[in-house]
Amino acid sequence: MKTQNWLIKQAELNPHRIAVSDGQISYDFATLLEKIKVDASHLVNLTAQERVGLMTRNNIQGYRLALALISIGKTIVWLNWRLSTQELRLQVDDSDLDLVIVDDVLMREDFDHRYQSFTNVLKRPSAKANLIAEFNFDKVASIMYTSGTTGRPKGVLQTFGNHYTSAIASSLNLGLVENEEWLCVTPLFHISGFSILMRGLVYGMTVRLMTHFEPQAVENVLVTEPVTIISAVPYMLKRMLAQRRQSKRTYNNHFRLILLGGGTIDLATLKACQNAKLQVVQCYGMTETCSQVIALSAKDAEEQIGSVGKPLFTTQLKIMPKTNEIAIKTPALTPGYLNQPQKFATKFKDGWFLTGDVGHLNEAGFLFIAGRKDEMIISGGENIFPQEVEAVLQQYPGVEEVAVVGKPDSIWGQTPVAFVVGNVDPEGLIRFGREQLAHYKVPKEIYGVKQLPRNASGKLQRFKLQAKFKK
Ligand code: S0N
Ligand code: MG
Ligand code: MG
Repeated sequence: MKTQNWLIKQAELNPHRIAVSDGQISYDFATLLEKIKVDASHLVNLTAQERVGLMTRNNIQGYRLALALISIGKTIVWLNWRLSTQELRLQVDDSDLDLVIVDDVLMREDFDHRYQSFTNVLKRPSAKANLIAEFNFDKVASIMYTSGTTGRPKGVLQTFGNHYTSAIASSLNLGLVENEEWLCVTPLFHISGFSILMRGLVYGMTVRLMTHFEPQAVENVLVTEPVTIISAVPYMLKRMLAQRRQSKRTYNNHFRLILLGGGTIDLATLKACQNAKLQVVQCYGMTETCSQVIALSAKDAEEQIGSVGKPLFTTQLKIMPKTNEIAIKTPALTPGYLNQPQKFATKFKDGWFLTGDVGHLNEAGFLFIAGRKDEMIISGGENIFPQEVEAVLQQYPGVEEVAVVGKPDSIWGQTPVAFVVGNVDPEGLIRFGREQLAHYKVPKEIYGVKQLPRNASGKLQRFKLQAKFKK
């Protein structure tokens, strides 16, 4: 299936609607198209590779470059700027990139020649670029990396078809109002953020970009601008709620709802939102499904508090017998992991995609998430695999054995902590971790222990360490 290039289409359908704004600069769709043609003219001869890396804060120039890349037929490889240079290298190598375009403020001294700043790229001589007329649904628009238990990052392929069905399914559930305006403060390098950009193109909707999450600044936008929806992770919601309690300000009259995903939330926070008349719509999705595939509807949100909802129109859901693992079928599902077809194949059972999350349905068919099948930690909406962190910490002198688990944390949801056997200086170990890993992955606490719990065959029993933190 093919459709007209969504940007060109919106410039025809809604030329005067605001496509994007950062609060200072805003472009309507007609102007945006002209800007994208300019950006494309700088990009078009930069590399013959189809895949191009992009590392940016949520700003207009990054947004423009993302659109320019897909409009000249490139695939965006989104890079998480919180990762260490070493972690980024694994992804850049796996994608075989010869060009990564980097927001000037995110350039680092230890980046190699493949990384080019926005300024450098946009200084390149321009050449006439023909924007692609159509988006082919089978074409990979974007790639986002996720970690896993094996340590090797997996590049999740996201096609135009995936993005399209995801956007449509979301609007069938949440509805679409005139002058919809979605605040995008979740990072563009996550599907929680990039999906907003894609919905903007499919709906002809305004995307309001914010470079970073700061509760007071977010509140200010929600109070003073006609934003209708914001996507948030639990960490953000809690801080927004605390901010609102303190300021006693109410959001603008058009504000509709907070779409909440990216981790579990406590009932007390949800109830506090109800009391504060803040509409929270919980949802469930992942990079592999191009964002939410299961979501509450606004009308059910109050009665089914704590549930992540029902499968969206295009999603089928099954709870696997015995394991209670959540399995799905959806046209928003990735066609695979880059270079790792075998790994992708292990994710299926009888045609159902296994999410790694465990849950149950109540009598009315609403899904409740119980936890993870593996021991993945979620801190502030970022996934952390203990094995990946352990593999790094293991290299530190004096570490004989190490186990990483998630400790419940009132701010981040969970935070990684490490149990270490050996003669180790904890501060040195943390410093070492911070050089090699994104800082959110580095254990906040180090506990020295004589030995780690293992079963008869020597397998590490992280759950026994985890149990120490159960209340
Ligand atoms: C929570 C965020 C905003 C925190 O970042 P903040 O406050 O900007 O931090 P900084 O000022 O940069 O740094 C301060 C210190 O905090 C550390 N730090 C940063 N982030 C974390 C973290 N997550 N955990 C622990 N520590 C963190 C920094 O390292 C720094 O410390 P030092 O100085 O020591 O370095 C930020 O983390 C954030 O943006 N999180 C959200 C990420 C996200 O969006 N996740 C969702 C991923 N899931 C999906 O995309 C699928 C679900 C989905 O699509 C969805 C999700 C939500 C809503 C809707 C949907 C949908 O379906 O549409
Ligand atoms: Mg900050
Ligand atoms: Mg560092």
